[in-house]
Amino acid sequence: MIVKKAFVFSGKRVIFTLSTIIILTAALLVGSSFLSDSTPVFNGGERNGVRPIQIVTGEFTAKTPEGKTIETYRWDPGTIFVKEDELLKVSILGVNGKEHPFIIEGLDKAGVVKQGSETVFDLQFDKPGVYRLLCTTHKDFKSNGPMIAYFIVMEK
Ligand SMILES: [Cu+2]
Repeated sequence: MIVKKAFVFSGKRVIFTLSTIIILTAALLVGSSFLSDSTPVFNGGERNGVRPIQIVTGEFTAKTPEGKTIETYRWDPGTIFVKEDELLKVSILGVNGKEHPFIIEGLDKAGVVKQGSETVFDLQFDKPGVYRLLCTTHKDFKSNGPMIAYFIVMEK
């Protein structure tokens, strides 16, 4: 009797294990089909052919074992992939730091991001390459940077 019960129990266990494997496999297949269809890099919510790029200013702070506070300002995100000739509308929200004057190297683009307000401008790259969005106040470690974001411009 005991042996029979043990057999029934292990039979249920086998069915449970098998159905778990089937469900997990089905979930994996459905999940991977979504992944293969998605193109997150160039599916950034274009409106009328213009892609919005949203950036914020952030700050990392830490205290060293000696009690010294160190900090660095950042653009977030720090790496942005775009296509050659793509029309972009960049908006940068100033969160951390009072003011960030910036330039985009290789382009005739400059401006200022102020805390609590949004700086908005049109942007377009006509050549592939890596372009730096550089805060001229916080450009290296010495000046509480490097506050640099990289536009990776790919061939269309
Ligand atoms: Cu800055």
